[in-house]
Amino acid sequence: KKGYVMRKCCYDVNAKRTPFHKRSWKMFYCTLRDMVLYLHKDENGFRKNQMAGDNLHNAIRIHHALASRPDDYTKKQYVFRLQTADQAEYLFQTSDSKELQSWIDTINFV
Ligand code: I3P
Repeated sequence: KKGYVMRKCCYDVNAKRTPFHKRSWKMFYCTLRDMVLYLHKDENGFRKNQMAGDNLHNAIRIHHALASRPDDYTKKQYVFRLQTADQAEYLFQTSDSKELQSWIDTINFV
C-alpha cells in the first residue's frame, strides 16, 4: 500500500513524550512493505530510496503494532493512531474514510 498521509509524532520509543518542537504534522509519501512503513518526502524520494535500497531511517516497524481509530482525538478527520511494539505512538491523517479503513486494515492484518 502507498499514498500521501500527514503524520504527527506523539510518543517516541519507550513511551517518551515527543518534545514540542517535533510534534507538528508533516506530509509524507508512505509505503508499506515487509512489515515496515517507509516515510518518504514525496514520490521521487520513494523511487530514489527504492533504487538505493531502503534504509530504516524514517521507517516504522509495524510487527506487533496496532492501528486504531482514536476517540480521544477529534481535531482532525480520518485519523488513525499507530502504536508500535517499542511503544512509540503516532497519529496519521488520511484523505477520506475509505483510505482510513484501508490503512488500518493493511497495518493490522498484514
Ligand atoms: C505542534 C503543532 C501540532 C500540535 C501540537 C503542537 O506545535 O501545532 O499541530 O498538534 O500540539 O505541539 P509545533 O508546530 O510548534 O511543533 P495538534 O494539531 O494535534 O494540536 P500538542 O503538543 O498538543 O501535540
